Amino acid sequence: MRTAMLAAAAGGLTMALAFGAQAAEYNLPGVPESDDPIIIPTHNWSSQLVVSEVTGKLFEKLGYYVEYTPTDSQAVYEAIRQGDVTLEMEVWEGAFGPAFRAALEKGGIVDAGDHDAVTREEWWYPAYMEEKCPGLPAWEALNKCAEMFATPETAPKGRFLGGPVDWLKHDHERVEALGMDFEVVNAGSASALWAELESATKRKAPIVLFNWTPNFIEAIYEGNFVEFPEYGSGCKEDPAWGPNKEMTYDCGNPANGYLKKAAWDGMQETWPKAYELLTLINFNNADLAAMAAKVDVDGMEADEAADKWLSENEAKWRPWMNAVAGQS
Ligand code: TMO
Repeated sequence: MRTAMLAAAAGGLTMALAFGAQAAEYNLPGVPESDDPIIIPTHNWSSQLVVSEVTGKLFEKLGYYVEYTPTDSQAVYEAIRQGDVTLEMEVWEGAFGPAFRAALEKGGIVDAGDHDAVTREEWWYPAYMEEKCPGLPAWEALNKCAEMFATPETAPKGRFLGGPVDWLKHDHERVEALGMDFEVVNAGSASALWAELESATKRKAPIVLFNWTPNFIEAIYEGNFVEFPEYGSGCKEDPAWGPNKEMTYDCGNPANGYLKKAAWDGMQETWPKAYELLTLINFNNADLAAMAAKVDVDGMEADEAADKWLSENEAKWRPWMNAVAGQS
């Protein structure tokens, strides 16, 4: 059926509803196939918050009902399997690959395709540290400089400032497996990481902290990821793998990780056109870095950032919508 139409007044309505649901712009026969809301889980870092809102707003433009629910970023894979939430927009290989694989094996969740974005999550330092600590980015060089990174709570060991614990980076295990003179201190939030980075760079003080790409950081700070023994499958499960034959986690995170979408396996049957759109949605590094910057640099709320991103990038998302609508 090629009866899909664009609602002429959509532009005005979108403005009026800027902080609520988007007006439906398409009028596809039988859509929404269910009035049940599509439930989108949100986490504690900016690109995921914005990309979730962007996706929800696209569903709303098709006429679907959408709800957002703050969810633990590890527990979400179990919540998807149970159908308690409908999908996940950012499955980072480094942080969530193991939880996602475990859920796939149990059933109830599907791989809804890859974004073009290539991801890395790793220990990171500002560029000025390379003069203070020769040999960086090698982890052995970092370890020789450990005391430089000490704080009163970790001295004489260096402090590695990790992310919130639900990102589950196994940094403690890595420090032990590689025999490093570091202590892991977890920040309570992403913004706590960025506040410490800002304060340290102002003083050119030593800092090594968790960071990732794509992120807004690369637009503002120069710096590099620490190079650990290269990640390989087996590192996280098989003690015999890697330089330490008795311990797991003796490796870095994947340097060229995937970024996937995942969905409840009932999504396709319940909201077929929404599922089709989900499989077409595909963001690259620049898209996600720009979404994060709207929150972390420009200070917008995720909802506002999503509206702005959509208004600036119609050429990107309109073809996905038209494909779902059967228009070209
Ligand atoms: C999952 N994260 C992007 C925060 O590393």
